[in-house]
Formats: sequence, structure tokens, C-alpha cells
Amino acid sequence: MATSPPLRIDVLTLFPEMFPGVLGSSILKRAAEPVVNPADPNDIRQPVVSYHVTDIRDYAGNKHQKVDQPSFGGGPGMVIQCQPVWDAVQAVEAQDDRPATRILLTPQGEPLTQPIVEELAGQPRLLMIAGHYEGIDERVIEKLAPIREISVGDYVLSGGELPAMVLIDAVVRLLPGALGHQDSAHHDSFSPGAQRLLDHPHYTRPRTWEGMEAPEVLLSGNHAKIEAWREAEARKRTEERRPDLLGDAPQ
Ligand code: 9D3
Repeated sequence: MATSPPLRIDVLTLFPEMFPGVLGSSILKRAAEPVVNPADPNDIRQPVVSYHVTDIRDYAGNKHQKVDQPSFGGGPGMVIQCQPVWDAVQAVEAQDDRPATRILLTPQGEPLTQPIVEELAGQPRLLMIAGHYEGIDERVIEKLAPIREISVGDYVLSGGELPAMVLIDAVVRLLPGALGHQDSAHHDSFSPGAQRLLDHPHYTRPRTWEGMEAPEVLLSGNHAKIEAWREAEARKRTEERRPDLLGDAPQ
């Protein structure tokens, strides 16, 4: 079977030190590593992703590495200048032949949803720019068109780095071969095929804990009955907690 080359993900940031812990753990770590099957040393699973985190400050072009200035028109906070962002994008894009889908993480962006994640997981290369401070000079955003502006929700964070990590996590777990137990991504609520329901509750051993019993049906061995119970619980929870998911409106 022919395998596609790993998805290349670039991140441009003023805080590169925020990334190694997240990219170096769990599924995001494993997805970037080759794995040898001990039963068959010729069966080497190639990495499905590679991460490249770049410090925008490296492109400041001045000896103080300064990349921000006060906002024209006044007001609090600093604005990241065009030139370091532009130069960093040009340098990083030249490191690979494939065109990058450019993404700016910004509170002004389109709210992130699973369909957007799926679309991005189908691209060969993603370049994410994480803003900080009050934002980035609008002229470089305009010059970087086409660029997708994405938000992770209506609450205020201090920068685009955590949103970039959220997006990376959501994308990478969809890449074929990224997950340990194959196919669990397909069971997700919010996947296109899946019904848009919250998950049912889960239980494991011991059967009794602190006087609380696990539901009898789950121990019955009757798989049809278990499936029906889980479906009913999922519906009940969705109606109670997220009735918006049961309407016709997207997300
Ligand atoms: C308090 C500052 N705000 C003045 C109205 C503007 C503002 C600027 C920069 C608010 C947040 C930020 C930093 N946040 C992001 O860069 C960001 C973000 C977010 O804050 N929430 C949800 N998604 C995202 S994606 C990037």
C-alpha cells in the first residue's frame, strides 16, 4: 500500500516554549514517530505528521529582536509588525515544496467546528500563525491571502498558541494511523457520519464502588440491549445538556 507523506504542520509564534510539552505527549507525540512492529521488523509505520515550530522573533531583523509596536490611533497593548510575520512565513514556506494552507488563530475568526477540522486534516500542509498581544498588523494578514481565520470559541485567551494546539490535536487524531485503536475517531459525536449526540456514561470495575452499582444491563452480555441502553442514555443527556445539537442548525 502506498502511504501519503506526513502532514507538515508549521506554527509561527512568539512563545515557542509553549509547544514541546503538548506536541511531545500522547497521540500527538506518537503520530510524529515511526513505529516498528516487533512481530515484523520490516513493517515500519511511518510518521503521519511532522511539527515545525518557528519563533517569529528570529525574523525581527533588529538586534533587540523587537517585533511589536504601539497601536496607531492609540489604545492599550502592542501590535505585532508586518515584516517579521511576512519574513517568517516566506522562510518557512520555502522549507517544503507543497503549498501550505495558511491559518491565523484569532478571536475574530470563524468558530472551529469538526467539519473544519476534517477539511484541514485532508490538506498536505498547514501553517498556523498564533497572534499575541493585541494582534497582528492587518496589512500582513491581507497580504497573506488566502488565509483562514479561526477562533476556538467566545472567551478571551492571552494568545493564539493554545488555540493552535487545540487545532493540531483535533486534526492529528483524524490522520489515518494516528490513533492506537483504529476507527475510534469514527465513533465520535460531531463526526459527519455520526449522529450528533453526546456520549453515554461509562463504567468499569469494580461493579460496586462506595455503595454505587454499575448499571445491570452493562453486565448482562446482551449486546443489543446494551446498545439500546447506550443510545437512550446518549439521547437523554443530549436533550438535557445540549438540546442545540438535536436541532437542524449546524453545530
Ligand atoms: C482583551 C483584548 N481584546 C480587546 C477587545 C482583544 C484580544 C486580543 C488578543 C483578545 C484576545 C487576544 C488573544 N487571543 C487569541 O489570539 C485567540 C483566541 C481567543 O482569545 N479566544 C478564542 N480563540 C482564539 S484564537 C486566538
